Amino acid sequence: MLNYFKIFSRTCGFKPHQNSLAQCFRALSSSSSKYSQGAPVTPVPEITEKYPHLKTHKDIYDFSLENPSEFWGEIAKSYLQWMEPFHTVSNCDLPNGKISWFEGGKLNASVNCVDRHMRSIPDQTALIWERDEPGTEQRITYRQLYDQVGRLASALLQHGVRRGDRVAIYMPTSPAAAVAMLACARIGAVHSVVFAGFSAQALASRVLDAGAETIITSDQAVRGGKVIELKRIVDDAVRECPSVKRVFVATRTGAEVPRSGIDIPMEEAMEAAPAECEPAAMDAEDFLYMLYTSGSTGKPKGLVHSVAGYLLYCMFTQKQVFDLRPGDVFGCVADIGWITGHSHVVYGPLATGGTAIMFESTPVYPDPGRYWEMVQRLRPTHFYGAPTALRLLLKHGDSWVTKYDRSSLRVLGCVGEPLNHEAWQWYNDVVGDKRCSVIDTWWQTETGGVCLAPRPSAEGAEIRPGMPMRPMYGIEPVLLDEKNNEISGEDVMGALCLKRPWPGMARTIYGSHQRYVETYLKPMPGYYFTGDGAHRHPGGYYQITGRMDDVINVTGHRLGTAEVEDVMDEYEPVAETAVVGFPHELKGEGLYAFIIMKNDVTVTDQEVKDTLKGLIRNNIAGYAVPDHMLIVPGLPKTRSGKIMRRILRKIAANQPDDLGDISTLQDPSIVEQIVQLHRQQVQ
Ligand code: 7RM
Repeated sequence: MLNYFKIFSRTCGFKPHQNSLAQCFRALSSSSSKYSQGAPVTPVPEITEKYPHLKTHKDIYDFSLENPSEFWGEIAKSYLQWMEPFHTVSNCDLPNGKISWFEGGKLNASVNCVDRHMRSIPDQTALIWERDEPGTEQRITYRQLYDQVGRLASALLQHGVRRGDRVAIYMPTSPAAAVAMLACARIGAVHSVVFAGFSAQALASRVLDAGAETIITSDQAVRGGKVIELKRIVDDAVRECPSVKRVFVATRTGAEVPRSGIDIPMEEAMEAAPAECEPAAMDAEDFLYMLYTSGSTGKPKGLVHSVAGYLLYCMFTQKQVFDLRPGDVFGCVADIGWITGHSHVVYGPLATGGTAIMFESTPVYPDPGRYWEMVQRLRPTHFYGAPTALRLLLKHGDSWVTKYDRSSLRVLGCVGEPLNHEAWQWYNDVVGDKRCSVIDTWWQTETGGVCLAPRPSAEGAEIRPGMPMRPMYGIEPVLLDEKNNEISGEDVMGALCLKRPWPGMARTIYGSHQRYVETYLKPMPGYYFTGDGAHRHPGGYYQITGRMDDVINVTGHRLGTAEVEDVMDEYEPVAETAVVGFPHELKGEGLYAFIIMKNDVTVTDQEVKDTLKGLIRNNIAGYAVPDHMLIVPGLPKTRSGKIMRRILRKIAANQPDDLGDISTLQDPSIVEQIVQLHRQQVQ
């Protein structure tokens, strides 16, 4: 029961360690960058106490691969609170998509995230809600969280929600949303959080696919000072979903919103329900939740995560990758609608008995200083964000950062895309004052938790800019060539695959196990295929080159679009770039670069293009110089900030009339502007 304290008390004596500034390293271009400072490296006492011959990080890593059952078995016993112990650590047949961990074990995720901390640290803040309006944050303790989760879980049961039912959650990033997720977990219902920026159509298709009878929403959402009519959108969606029987409506603004016969006011229902709710004893492999993510086809996939394996991997990475210590305040600014919000706003921080910030706003509201003003006010030890936001803020200048006190920060994380060198340097030098560890984490909705990151590592080991570097314990990355052979050696590129199952991997695609097997396990039999390409640098360090479909072959040379982008992004006047391939008569594929300039630059478009060509020629090769460069006012991005390259590829291929569905874009109107410019300047 006191596992949490066991974990931390054994690490408390660990001495912080300062790394000397080591030699400069450049992965993709020639200008210099510095290593970030070293940081203490969280040890794994659960393993080293039982196997004292394991001394170094490499010893423990090798052990995790060679003895996965011993490794994960010990971690699972120590990290999780079980109602019944498991008898078999791992029982997997990867090629056929049978993944099973901790068979025989029974547990409940809400007990692990709430009850055990409610008993040991009831008055510690569990969640700090950083509301849209700056300076109006609210704190909720483990005791309060326990009360709310119990009440909502009881209310769900009273209103007919049952174990195994799917429940759609369509809410702003808020404690109420975390309570909704944990209340589902408590009664064994499978939650499906749908990002509250998605349209009624997108919500309806996800509710239908999951066969959800219950939706939990809020009256309204507020983001960047704008009100979003969540309840109205839910009503529109419900009209297309005859399966929906009940809609719980939480109060965010208290505004008058449309009502319907199946509404249940959430706070009233909680008030009327008992705070004590017996947690369901879930099998290790029962579904904890599903989460939709886009693939290469149009139809989003509902990836399913398990109770035990997911929670364990999420908790273990939370601690190991971010060097989490008692008293830390984890500031992940992701929305709960994405996997990062699931793993590092809700499940990871709470399972470890930590304190997590829930960020409801945007990076530029009310101004581009928002993140750092929040850091000064809430004093988080960790900041975890997305490269796209960093690039945006970098464009606005340093003073928005430097005018606020950031001395509480110890670790700066990022996730979602490659963090290019310029942004890495800015994050390290300006945001972190060169005294924080910059942790570029690579992972996917499918992996459940971080798989590549500079930490954990040997004590004080170097951190190189622009790459997630090292595999997590139990993760064995390999690179495969076109014939599915493993590529050995260093300074090589290939398809990034993971060679063995790990507890956190998604178990299936809801409603289509066959699609799961075909997407991830069949392309490279015997491996989990990530869909990404990677470069293994000297030292065995991994750098992601981009989605495999972003790898281009120009005159027989393999080229990651991210490589070219990285060089262009180094050029001061450039804010952001996206490079795609297009069919080329002679070269096989040609390169097309879309470029956004910073505000107030004085150089002409022609000068920009000439300089960039020179830079690319010098930093990569002549063949990497784009055939076309188009300066654009913006790029087509999804709401989570990923560039929709399929659209740029169509434009580059001169097929702008056949762009498919662009409704999930943050700003669909940008597409027409790009097409116009393309027609005027390139076509
Ligand atoms: C956590 C998340 C997954 C895809 C993945 C990559 C890209 C994520 C990095 C990255 C380069 C990184 N889940 N990606 N992290 N690329 N460096 N550190 O983002 O399912 O939404 O996306 O994102 O292509 O396959 S996700």
